[in-house]
Parts: sequence; structure tokens; C-alpha cells
Amino acid sequence: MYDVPFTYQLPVEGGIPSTWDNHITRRLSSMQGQYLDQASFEVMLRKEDTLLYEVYEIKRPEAAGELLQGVSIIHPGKVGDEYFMTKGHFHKVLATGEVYYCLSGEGVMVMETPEGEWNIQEFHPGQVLYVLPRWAHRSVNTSPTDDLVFFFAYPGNAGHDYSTIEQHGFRKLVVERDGKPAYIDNPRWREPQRS
Ligand code: S6P
Ligand code: ZN
Repeated sequence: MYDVPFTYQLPVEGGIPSTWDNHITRRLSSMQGQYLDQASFEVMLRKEDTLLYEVYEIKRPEAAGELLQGVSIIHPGKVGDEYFMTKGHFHKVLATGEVYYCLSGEGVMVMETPEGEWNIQEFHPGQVLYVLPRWAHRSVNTSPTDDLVFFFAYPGNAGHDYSTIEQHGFRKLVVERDGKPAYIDNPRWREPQRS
């Protein structure tokens, strides 16, 4: 980890940064229960534990004032009708946002608040997406052929809460209908408990 300001290259082609510290890979087996079509999920998993997405992280202290950054690459594919996607999460410190910059590919970011408000924004190359504080986020690759590649940066103290999404998923699912992406209601989703 550098203790002086630094630069690195981020090639649009391929999107792997010239310097990185962690390479995280997420395979089908890590998405148990997250796809709507459980039968297709099981059939696929029996054949192969497919690589769904990868993250190249540049390590920084996990402290307020720092910015954690890196690149995510989501491969193309579907489980049943549902496109390959990230697990998705709230930040543990809810009041922390995140900036994304799409380098290549096509996709969407599915977002929602703890109160159940939802929002979906498209990713296109060259597009910046700002995820507001408090919004859970999941990226989805809607291309039949190409990787979705984006740069991200978020506060060092944000942390990740995966368990809320693991329990009921996001309110909206992104599926293919007539060859195009469509947003449908997630039957597993539950209205948030209000105290
Ligand atoms: C972290 C940021 C991204 C995701 C990555 C994988 O706050 O949102 O780096 O970690 O795209 O997604 P997930 O949901 O598996 O962490
Ligand atoms: Zn995040």
C-alpha cells in the first residue's frame, strides 16, 4: 500500500487496473438462493461452478476519509431468464454513497432503500452512476455476449451488509423477455419491518 499519492492505468479494453491488491472471484455456488429459478440454478451448478464476476481491489485503510476503489467485471450469462448479477449489498454505514464509471459493456444497477423505495439505472460505456447513501446496490450484466466492466470508489469506512439482501433479495429482478431486459417483481421480497 502506498503512503504517498499515486496513479495507475485503467485500460478501457479489458479493464484490469495496472496495479491491484485483491482479486475476488464469485462463482455460482456463492449465489445459492439468490436466483428466482432454483431448478435452473441446480442444473447449472451440477454441470459447472461458473465464474459469474470478479473484482480487482486497490487496498486502502478501511477508515473514514479514505476511498476504496477498484474494478468489477461481470461476465455475460443467465440463470433461467435472470441475468448474471452481483450479490448486492447495503453499506454497513448506511450514510455512505458510491461512484461507478462504466468502462465497457451493458447492464443496469438495481437499487433500493431500507424503506423499500426502488430505482434502476442503466450502465453504458462512459457513463457515471452515483449510488446515493442508504441505497443497496446490485449490478447486472444484460449483454448476451460481453463483460460488463466498471470502476468504483466508496468511503473506506462503509463496510458491507450482505445478509439483508441474502434473506429476501431485491424488490426487482432483471430478466430477459423477448430478447430484451425487463424488470419484474421479486416474489421472495418482503415489505421492510417498520418499528
Ligand atoms: C463495493 C462495491 C463493489 C462491489 C462489487 C461486487 O462497495 O459496491 O466493489 O463490491 O461490484 O459486488 P458485491 O455485491 O458482491 O460486493
Ligand atoms: Zn457498495
